[in-house]
Amino acid sequence: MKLFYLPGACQIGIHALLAEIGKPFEIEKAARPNTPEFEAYLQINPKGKVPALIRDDGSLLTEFPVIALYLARSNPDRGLIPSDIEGEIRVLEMLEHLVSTVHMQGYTRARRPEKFAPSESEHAAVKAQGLKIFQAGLDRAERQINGKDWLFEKMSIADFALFYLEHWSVLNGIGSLGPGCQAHHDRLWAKDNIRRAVESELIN
Ligand SMILES: N[C@@H](CCC(=O)N[C@@H](CS)C(=O)NCC(=O)O)C(=O)O
Repeated sequence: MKLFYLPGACQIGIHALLAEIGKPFEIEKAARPNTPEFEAYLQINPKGKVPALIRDDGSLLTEFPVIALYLARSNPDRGLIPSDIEGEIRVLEMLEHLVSTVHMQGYTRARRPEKFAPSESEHAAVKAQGLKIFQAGLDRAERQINGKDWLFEKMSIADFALFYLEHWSVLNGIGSLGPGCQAHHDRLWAKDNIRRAVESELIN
């Protein structure tokens, strides 16, 4: 398997998940729009985004929640998604919310307001709106953790979506983590396999 990445982008959640699962995988740098390498990357992933996973049969898988579900289901011994339907849908509900709303609607507005409003005069308002969505998501995660080690009773794929958002908050000073989220982030970051994987993106 091969994971395409942009250093420090949201695929760090998938990268951490792969490291935690512990089976061999490769990584390769993707390309950003408006660079000479981007055309070649579009041949691999026509969406031009990360994460993108090339599976062992050569097929491409995109979209964070789908890649995470695929990795959980194809490694059932790791118990990263509950096997009962109620447990499964609750984990997916949280995962989807973290990626589609907290990241895409919140963090992206706060960091890249130009994606939502071409006029610079609107950027401050877009950023403020993004920060509000992002912080509300972190606060919701804090309430969900509620003294536990993980979002649910056991570590699940939803924890890896929360991890990249927490990591961005810590690194970039966007939003603030409550004590449960801070401990959740630090618990994953303290794992050598995960820290090495995420840090390797910066030196490859
Ligand atoms: N819906 C996609 C979103 C992926 C996404 O927006 N990834 C960002 C990185 S965090 C990206 O590829 N950005 C590069 C760009 O927009 O040019 C998913 O869930 O995987």
